[in-house]
Formats: sequence, structure tokens, C-alpha cells
Amino acid sequence: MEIKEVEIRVIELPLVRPFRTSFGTQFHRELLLLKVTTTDGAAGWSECVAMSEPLYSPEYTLGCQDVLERFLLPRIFHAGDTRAEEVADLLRPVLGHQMAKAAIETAILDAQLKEAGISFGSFLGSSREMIDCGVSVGIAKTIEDLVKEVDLYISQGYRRIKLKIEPGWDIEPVSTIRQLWPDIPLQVDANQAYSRSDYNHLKKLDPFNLLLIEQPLDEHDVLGHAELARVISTPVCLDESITSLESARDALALQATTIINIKPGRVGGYFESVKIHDLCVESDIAVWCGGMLETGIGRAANVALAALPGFTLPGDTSASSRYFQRDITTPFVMQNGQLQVPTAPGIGVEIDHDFIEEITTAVRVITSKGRK
Ligand code: OSB
Ligand code: MG
Repeated sequence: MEIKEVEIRVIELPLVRPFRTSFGTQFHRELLLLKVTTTDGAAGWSECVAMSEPLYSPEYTLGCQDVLERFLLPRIFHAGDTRAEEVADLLRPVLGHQMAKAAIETAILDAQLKEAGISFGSFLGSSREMIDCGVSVGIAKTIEDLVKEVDLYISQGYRRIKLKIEPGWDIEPVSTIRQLWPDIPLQVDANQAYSRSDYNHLKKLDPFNLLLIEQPLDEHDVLGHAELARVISTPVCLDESITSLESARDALALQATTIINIKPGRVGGYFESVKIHDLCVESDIAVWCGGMLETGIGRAANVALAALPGFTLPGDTSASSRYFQRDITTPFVMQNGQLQVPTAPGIGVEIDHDFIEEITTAVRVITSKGRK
């Protein structure tokens, strides 16, 4: 497939409510959209999931734009005829930058699958038509506000609740929600907010029958997670620490994680995600699909991935309305706590070009000759 040009667009979408985590509060979702046009006229889309600031991971929106334009896209153009399967190897000499790499690989894959008339789901090996939805609930101002928000999600049908926690917002919110909903599948996510001196504190979560605790310690502290896992009974699940198949293998070998959250952006794309999924299936480890407050473009591909057989826990794959008043694609609407896996070719959703134009703050078009 010969690529004619790549459009990189910065968009900014307001969130329906601020999303507070241990690393900060998001009011808007600023992200990059990529559109790859082939010489045959096919268009492939993707979103780069990096956030506007490097607080969740080292990548950030405008840094991704820079590395794409300066280092990644020139390698793709230089290679000439390119298939999505070759992108990771072509980009391997450039270190890190998984989210930027995933974005270009995914847009090329979308174009390729659209040309071939194959959906993401069938291409990746999905085994279900519908996937179970969980929802990630930010840190609230008060316990009453938290209860109201959780109540809303449960009434909408979400099948699993994830509470964001941090020191000072952990035992009380978790115990309150558990008392009110004794049977709801419940888990927590600390986004690295604790340290090795907190093992005994985190043990206080043991009585609440949580599915898992996500990324309690620093992303580089894999050994600390293994130590913690021996002290607490809540299963430990790594998010930020898993950036590749190799890191997943190491974390499993160290018993630093007994469940894995796969985010395609964080691990460099959908091919790497499928490899980690397969490793988890072989290792008899539960796996679920994480989220990065994606628009319909990123969500469509995630929903297809989450339909693979090893994804046995509900993902952070929520309905469009959980995030945005208006999505940039046909919205994902939850039915009975589930989302439908798109079946049309490529990512399989209609793109709302007019709305994208309205919320665009910058556009660049890159060709083999550089910036247009
Ligand atoms: O840690 O899982 C996370 C959102 C942005 C960055 C990191 C995380 C999250 C979420 C929300 O928890 C997941 C979603 O609903 O997209
Ligand atoms: Mg997380």
C-alpha cells in the first residue's frame, strides 16, 4: 500500500464532567487524529491516545505530533509500499513513543482493512458480537457526589465499576460503594500514587472483595508490585508498567501482576496487544481492555480488540455518552451493559467530518516531501 499523505489534526473535545485521577484533572480531551490517504484513494483513521500533558505516561499530544512528523512518518514514507504488519519493525530504531507509533500503525491498518473489506474485529480474531462495559469513575469532591455518579452508571447498566483512588481517597470511598452495592464487580486504580511504605495501608482494601487494584506503585517498580502482591489479597493488575510484550512477560514471571490491562496505545498498537492477549491466555491470566478517554475512532478499534476470547473481564470501554456530549463518530450506545462490535470494514464507524472540523485546533499534512 503506497501512502500519499498523512494528515495530523489536533482536536479538543469537552468532557461531560471533569475526570480527576491521582495525576490530575481533565476537563477536555485534547488528542491527535491521524488520517492516512493511500495512492489508491483509501483513507485510514486513528487517534493517538497520548494526553495533553506527560502525567500518565511520558508521551503527550504535541510531543507525539513532533515525533511523528520528525522521525516516524519519514521512515514510513522512505519504506515506500508499506503494510501495517511491517510498521513496528520499520519504527523500531526510534525508541519509546509507543502511542505515536500505535497511531500510525492503526491508521495504516484501517486503510488496509477498508481496501480489503475486512473489519478490525474479524482481522484481530474477535469471538463475540457484544462486549461487556465497565466504567472508570474519577475522584469526586465528596462521598455524596461519588455515590450519585456510581448510582447513575449502575442505573445505565454498567457491569463493572472502577474507582480512581489516591492517598486520602481510598478506604472510605471503597467501603461506602461496597456497602451500597455488595455484589457489583468493583475494582480500583491508583495510577502510581502509592509507594513501598504503603503495603499495610493497601491491605485495608482486602475486605472489600475487589476484582483488582490497578497500578498502585511507580511504573518502574515492578519488584515492589511483586512484594505488594504477596502482602495483600486483592489481585494486582499492572497498567502503566506494561509497555510491550516483553514487559508483560517479565511482570508475569515476577508475579508482579496476575491480571493485565491492555491499552493498544500504551503497548505500541494492536499487533502487540494481540501478542500480549495470547501470552495471557497461554499463562491463564485474565486480561481486559483499558481506555484512554478515546473518541469513537479509538473506541471502535478497542471494542473490536475487547471481543477477543481472552478478554474475560469488562473493559474501560464505556459508551460515548460517558465521555462526550457529542462524539466524532456514530456514537457507541450501550445496550444492557454491552457495546456492539462494529462489523463494517476497518474500524467500522462513520466519521463526523463536520464536527471534527469544528473542534480542530491545528492541522498538518505530511507527504514524502515533508510538511505540505
Ligand atoms: O489509568 O486507566 C487509566 C484515563 C486516562 C488515562 C489513564 C486511565 C484512564 C481511565 C479511564 O481510567 C478509562 C476510560 O474510560 O477510557
Ligand atoms: Mg489505569
